Amino acid sequence: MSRRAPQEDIDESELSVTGREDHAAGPTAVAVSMKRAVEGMGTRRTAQTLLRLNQVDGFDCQGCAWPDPAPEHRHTAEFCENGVKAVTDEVTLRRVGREFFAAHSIEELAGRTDYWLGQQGRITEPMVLRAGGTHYEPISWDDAFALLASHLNGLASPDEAVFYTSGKVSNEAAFVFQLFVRAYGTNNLPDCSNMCHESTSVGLAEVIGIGKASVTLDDVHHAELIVIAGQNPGTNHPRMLSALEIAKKNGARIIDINPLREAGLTRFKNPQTVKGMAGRGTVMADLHLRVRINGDLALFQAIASLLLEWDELDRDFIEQHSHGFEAYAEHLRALDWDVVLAATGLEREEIHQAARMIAGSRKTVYCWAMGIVQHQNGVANVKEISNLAFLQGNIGKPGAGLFPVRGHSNVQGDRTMGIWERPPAHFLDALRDEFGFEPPRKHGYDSVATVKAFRDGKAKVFFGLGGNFVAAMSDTLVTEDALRKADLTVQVSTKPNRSHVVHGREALILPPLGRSERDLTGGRRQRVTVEDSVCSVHTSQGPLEPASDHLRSEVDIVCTMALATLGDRHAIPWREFRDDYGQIRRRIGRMVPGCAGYEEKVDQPGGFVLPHAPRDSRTFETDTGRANFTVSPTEVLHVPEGRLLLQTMRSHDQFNTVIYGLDDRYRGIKDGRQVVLVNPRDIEALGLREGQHVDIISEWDDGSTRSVVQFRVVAYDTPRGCAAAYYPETNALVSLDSKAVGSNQPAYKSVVVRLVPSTLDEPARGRPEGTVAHESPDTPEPQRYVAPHQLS
Ligand SMILES: Nc1nc2c(c(=O)[nH]1)N[C@H]1C(S)=C(S)[C@@H](COP(=O)(O)OP(=O)(O)OC[C@H]3O[C@@H](n4cnc5c(=O)[nH]c(N)nc54)[C@H](O)[C@@H]3O)O[C@H]1N2
Ligand SMILES: Nc1nc2c(c(=O)[nH]1)N[C@H]1C(S)=C(S)[C@@H](COP(=O)(O)OP(=O)(O)OC[C@H]3O[C@@H](n4cnc5c(=O)[nH]c(N)nc54)[C@H](O)[C@@H]3O)O[C@H]1N2
Ligand code: SF4
Ligand SMILES: [Mo]
Repeated sequence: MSRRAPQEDIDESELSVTGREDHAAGPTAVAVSMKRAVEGMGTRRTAQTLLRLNQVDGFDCQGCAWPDPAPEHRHTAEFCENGVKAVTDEVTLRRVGREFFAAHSIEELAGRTDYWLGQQGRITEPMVLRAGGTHYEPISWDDAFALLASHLNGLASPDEAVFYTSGKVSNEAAFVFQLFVRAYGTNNLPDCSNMCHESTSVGLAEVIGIGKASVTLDDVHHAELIVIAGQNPGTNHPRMLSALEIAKKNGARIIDINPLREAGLTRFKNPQTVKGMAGRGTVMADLHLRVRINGDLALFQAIASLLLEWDELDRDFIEQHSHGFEAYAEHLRALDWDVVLAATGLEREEIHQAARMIAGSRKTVYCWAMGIVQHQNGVANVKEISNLAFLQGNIGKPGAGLFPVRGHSNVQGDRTMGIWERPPAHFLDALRDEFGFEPPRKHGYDSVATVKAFRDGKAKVFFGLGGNFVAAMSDTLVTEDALRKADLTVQVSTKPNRSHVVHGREALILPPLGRSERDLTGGRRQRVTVEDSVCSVHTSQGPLEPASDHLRSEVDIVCTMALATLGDRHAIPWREFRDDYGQIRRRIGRMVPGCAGYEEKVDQPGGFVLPHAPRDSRTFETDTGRANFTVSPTEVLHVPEGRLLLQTMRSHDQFNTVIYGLDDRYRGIKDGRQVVLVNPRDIEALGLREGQHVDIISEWDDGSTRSVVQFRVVAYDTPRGCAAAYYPETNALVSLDSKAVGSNQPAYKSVVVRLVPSTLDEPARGRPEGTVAHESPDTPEPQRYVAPHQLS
């Protein structure tokens, strides 16, 4: 199995390439899951933990935001390989305490990959880095809060502080966090959503009035057709395959739109069934459209133009519920098929085939994820999928709808609770009425603006409630340099990561309880709530003994920080909130839209589903009061001669910046991560060789270039002109200014690059001269990023 001892870092020279698999899950997945679990947690804890995972009285999986089946339909083993890895990562028996930090200087830790850092285990006590210090040292919780409060209270303006959230945070912690931040005086609440489904939130809000999925799990089960665009569920939302299998049994067909033929959408061997474990499994996609990167918008328009031509429209829906159809139809009638074929790289007949399948379905669910949104035209992509759904009235009826599949397990809930740098006025009004203070109205920084604010000296304190901001963001060198300018960086983290070693003048690490752990804050057994991808809210209660006696819950950390910083400046009962999360839920029930009776409703087995006007009643709270058709220009992303379009994606052995292992099993890449997948004919045309090491160079309109070094060329079945590599190793290639129009989301999936034979035959020794990010965007000097493990 592809696992290295915890003290070893990645050695890219061990990388091997075996080729793609044609199915997901099955016996291998079960074996890998159990091996990882037992290795990481021990036998007893494995059983204790997994039997409570995703159960009604158990805890919510830390992995993705895929919904749970109705309570009566849950299996004893209601989890996937990814879920087991996510849980194991938290429940690991390894510990990182004061001895660890005394033994390793920051400089040394900075020379490690996120893989190595994460392998070291759970952080057991608060740590501080003093100004000018070389090592993190222990600090008491009281002193940590005092230090933090003195920084926050010493700023010239609350807008000089930034409060980031990653999407694992519970609803209760998220609610008190945004309350604290606004009571303190700013809306600087960026979150991982800014890098994730922000284009969805913006696009859907404009066209249907709400930025969330309009389906239930039951709709997926009963759809006639499921279109899955830019998503790799076999790796990133594995239990989705079980839902798709149910749909297929009920007669559904599936169209997969993806430059890569991912194993999970090829064939699924369901570990819950004999056929899945012993047989060939279930065929997933009936049609795979191997679209060029960023060809989706043109593809959706082409399909729509055929539906229009064939008059396969839901005229009633269009007349009664939509707005803007004529302008859209006019655009479709004028569609230039030469542009469509160039943008999509598909044959006309393939597009016709997809259109016929869509025309033949009375109930279609449209699913999408990062392959659609992480582009400069990400918002337009989302609106274009919506157009297609509106044409046939595929919203607000059983078995049909729009389904953006979310990433982090509670990223959607965090937004519902008010984690948003651009909060709507009605939310702030409700906050004012409930808590009796005037919240700030000025919009805050999103993730990209946060980096710029630190870069430009406008922000001074960074507080991260979970996540790994430095590694997740685009433009690694720029982001790192920006955060290093901070006066104070604070990370609430379960495990070590890059954001601890790229720090401000002073830095704090505050270790929280994990979701799997028993929370006895305030002397009572606390529980929290989360919301999944289909707006279903339910409780989560960890069963396990905490990793250390010094851990505090995230609610506790936030409320204590609020007390230390604000004292009794506002009439907000921080102590009551901290000691009884039910008090927080009562307030959520009083002021968060759709949450009336929250505390009682989450007591129902399986919880409750938040209201969603388009889903529930085909009503649309948009500017026109209807579902809005929109017109976006049909464009081809121009890639100059000799360049490729690169997407940055996840392997099968990571959760975002947390690298679990080095085995991207479904794609046949093992024991290394510095690979670039290229079409064999492009390899030849570019004068390269398979297995050769190249530097990847991105080129930008302002003349600047960025590069990462020593990636191995792997021949792979990706469309001509397209390439793929893993995130976060390639984030240094993505300019901070390359982002989606309208949502400001980094365009991680359409990077124009050039591959050149590697300038380093031997692994790099030290970050070479001139590779540090340049402070001014006006001096486009080449930036070269050398990964930590290539430095030693
Ligand atoms: N195991 C595991 N699970 C996860 C995560 C994880 O890292 N590991 N991360 C979680 C998070 S936060 C998120 S947001 C989700 C992400 O889930 P996904 O969105 O599935 O993740 P990605 O790997 O980024 O890649 C998406 C897919 O988009 C395709 N793609 C790339 N560019 C294009 C394009 O232009 N058009 C089309 N049609 N397809 C394209 C890629 O080939 C890939 O198959 O997963 C969540 N679940
Ligand atoms: N190039 C490229 N970049 C991307 C993407 C891409 O597809 N390509 N995807 C983007 C997307 S979709 C996302 S969502 C972001 C992810 O960005 P983030 O959410 O910021 O990153 P994660 O890697 O999920 O965060 C991992 C860290 O969270 C901490 N952690 C884990 N569990 C807990 C917990 O229970 N509590 C607390 N407090 N901390 C915990 C651990 O210390 C761990 O190191 O990355 C984005 N960046
Ligand atoms: S599908 Fe997602 S939520 Fe379900 S067990 Fe797997 S990782 Fe966890
Ligand atoms: Mo995400």
